[in-house]
Amino acid sequence: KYTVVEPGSHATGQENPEARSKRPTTTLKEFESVWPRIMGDLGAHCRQYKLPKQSLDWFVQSLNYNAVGGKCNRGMSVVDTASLLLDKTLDPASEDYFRAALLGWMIELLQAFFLVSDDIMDSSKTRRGSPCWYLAPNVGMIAINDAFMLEASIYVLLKKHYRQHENYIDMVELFHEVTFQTELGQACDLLTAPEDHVDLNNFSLEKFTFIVIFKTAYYSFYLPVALALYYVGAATPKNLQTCLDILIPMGEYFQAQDDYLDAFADPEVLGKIGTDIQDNKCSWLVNQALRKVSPEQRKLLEENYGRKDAEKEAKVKGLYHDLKLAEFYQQWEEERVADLRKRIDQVDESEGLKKEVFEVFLKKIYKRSK
Ligand code: DMA
Ligand code: MG
Ligand code: MG
Ligand code: MG
Repeated sequence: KYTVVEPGSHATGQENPEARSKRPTTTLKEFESVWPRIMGDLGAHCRQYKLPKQSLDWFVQSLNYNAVGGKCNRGMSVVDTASLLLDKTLDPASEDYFRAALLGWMIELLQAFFLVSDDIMDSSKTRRGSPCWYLAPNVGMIAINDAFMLEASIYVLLKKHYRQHENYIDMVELFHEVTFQTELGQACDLLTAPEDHVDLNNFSLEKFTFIVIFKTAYYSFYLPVALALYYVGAATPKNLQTCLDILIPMGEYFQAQDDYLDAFADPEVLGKIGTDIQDNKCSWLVNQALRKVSPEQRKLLEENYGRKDAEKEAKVKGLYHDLKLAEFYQQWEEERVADLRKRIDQVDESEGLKKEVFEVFLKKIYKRSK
């Protein structure tokens, strides 16, 4: 049994809330410090097949290029959540830290798999300040197979380290289900954004909501906390449901923010160049614009949205500016965050879950610029 500490064995009611809120969160440096060991495991797994050196070197390059270099918010959340639930700081040199961080790195691998594919499908140019993997020298469409290998790595690692854990199969099923949900979201995202014809009537806030919950919220928000609950042995049906009730709306907010940043952020800061307007995406911004346009402005949108043309894209951005969408977004953000805080306040902590898990998560994304 790998359950580290019985959840709820610490009397949460008796703690000093001040002290509790000061528990340090893990740093990117600490989180990245376990990566070489993970690379070692994956390398050893491949060597056992006598994988030719050229292919092994390629896989190592793809792993380092695609899984490392991001903010690792999702991955680090597993460590932070586990540490909060266990009410102890995990020592980065300990086996407990490694095992929690490993689950976090599996989310980063899942994310890498989605991003490599997403950038091909969205015709993106940059990611994390570098060329997208499919545009890196000599990569091209080999990137498709590399994406599959990033995903498959999750299950190699999960089997190696969690085969004996009482929640092993739950974790496998969780990864499978969340992956399918994300792919459904991506399917809807791509199908509402046909390349060859623009039909603004295709967009709606209902479709937007489905897309963002499925393509983003499950894997980015629910998955890290659910994994941490399994890790500490506190994944009761009630706790998992509470996580869904808070983290799905939080993910919805996060993706609306991603859509806002796509048009309004400085690409240098964001690390990626926005593509949503040219890609004809059913984004938060275009849906809000459609609620505000005059008939003439709608015509402008009709004629300039979804075209692979920088001048037309600039016209749409000009319209977003005239409609004061940035200001409207900031106001909307305040409302969503107030609603999330209300939900967090109502969390039932009786089965070992803690409000602070959600507070820490929300704090990381509120008013983010990248
Ligand atoms: C993100 O959608 C969803 C996944 C599953 C990667 P997106 O295309 O808006 O992401 P990004 O803006 O990072 O390309
Ligand atoms: Mg994209
Ligand atoms: Mg996309
Ligand atoms: Mg985006």
